Amino acid sequence: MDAYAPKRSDRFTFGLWTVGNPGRDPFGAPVRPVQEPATLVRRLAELGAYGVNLHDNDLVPFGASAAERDRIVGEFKRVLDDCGLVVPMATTNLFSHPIFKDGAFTANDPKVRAFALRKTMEAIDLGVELGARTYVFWGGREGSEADACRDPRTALKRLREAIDFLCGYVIESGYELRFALEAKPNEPRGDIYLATTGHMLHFIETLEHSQMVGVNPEVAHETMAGLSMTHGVAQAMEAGKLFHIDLNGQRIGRYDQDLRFGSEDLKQAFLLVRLLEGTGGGEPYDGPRHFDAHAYRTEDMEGVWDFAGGCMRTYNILRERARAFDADPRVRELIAEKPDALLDPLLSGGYSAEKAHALRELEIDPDAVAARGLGYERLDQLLTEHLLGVAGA
Ligand SMILES: [Mn+2]
Repeated sequence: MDAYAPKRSDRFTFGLWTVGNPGRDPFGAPVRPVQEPATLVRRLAELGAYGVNLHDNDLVPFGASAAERDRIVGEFKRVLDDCGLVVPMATTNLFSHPIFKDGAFTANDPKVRAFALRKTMEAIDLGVELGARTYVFWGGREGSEADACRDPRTALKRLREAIDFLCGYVIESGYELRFALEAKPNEPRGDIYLATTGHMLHFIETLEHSQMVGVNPEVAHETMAGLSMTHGVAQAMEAGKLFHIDLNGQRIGRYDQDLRFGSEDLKQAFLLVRLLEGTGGGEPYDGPRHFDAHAYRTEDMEGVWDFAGGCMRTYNILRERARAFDADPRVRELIAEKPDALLDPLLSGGYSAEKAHALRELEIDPDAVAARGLGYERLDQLLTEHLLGVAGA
């Protein structure tokens, strides 16, 4: 029995576009044949995945007739039922068609913005029909190279109007659907508006229906910006806004690599899994663990399934390592919070004149406090040894 083999209860999901990625890049043609969605779903089910996510056009070709759409969706639903897979998340492709070359919701041409809203309403209907409860917005083209083309404040106002409108559509339709906004600093645009999860978290608070909008942070996107994915996700969790997550691998300073989860920066991957699973304390994340990644361009279809299995297996290994790390008495001792009956009440519960007075009267010797070593070298070495599987040795 393989303790790390993925199970339905792990709630691992993949986008159709991930395992279906044919390996095209800006410098070369596809290296793998395009796969039928049904084939991808069947193989993912065999591997132990829980669900699949999709853009509207991953399933229904752009410009398909209503009859064609209904036939494709009907067949897809039968395959899902057969395999026991669900569609927890759906999204709209607002970046491939040339009409979106100047953006979708932020484009200067109102015809483009109207087309984007209409396409998204149809894609929301499709997602809901397939059972999706989360709807992701990744504004891949919502940015610029010739930045003088519009005031960035205008772009933000247009984005807000679009999301407010679509929230209204969801509410009016009686759908049980939440939105998750996904940030990325650049690529395909020179600069994309709302570059990081932190930018998104503020923007959400300016929306008319902010309670139904959260974030979908992606490892690669936060890492491209040179930021800590774990800190961004923690901020979202603390705000009750982690509605979805995109797991993959990425090195700082590179193009958007979308590598197998855990294939780069294992330490960050460990800290992220530890946070999501709550092994160090705090509420765990309870949504699907979605991999937004694809196999190396060197791979054939067998390599694609090695990639998908690897994402899930690495997650499960890291979860077990995180549990062992947080159960280690040496770790617990090093990070234990030491209650202080005098100071704790002064440092929580807000301002009062009495507290301000008491703080002024405190005797604190800064040099004595500063002279104490904190043991973080030992802590981080323990983390490293847990990660390498030799912590007990
Ligand atoms: Mn990516």
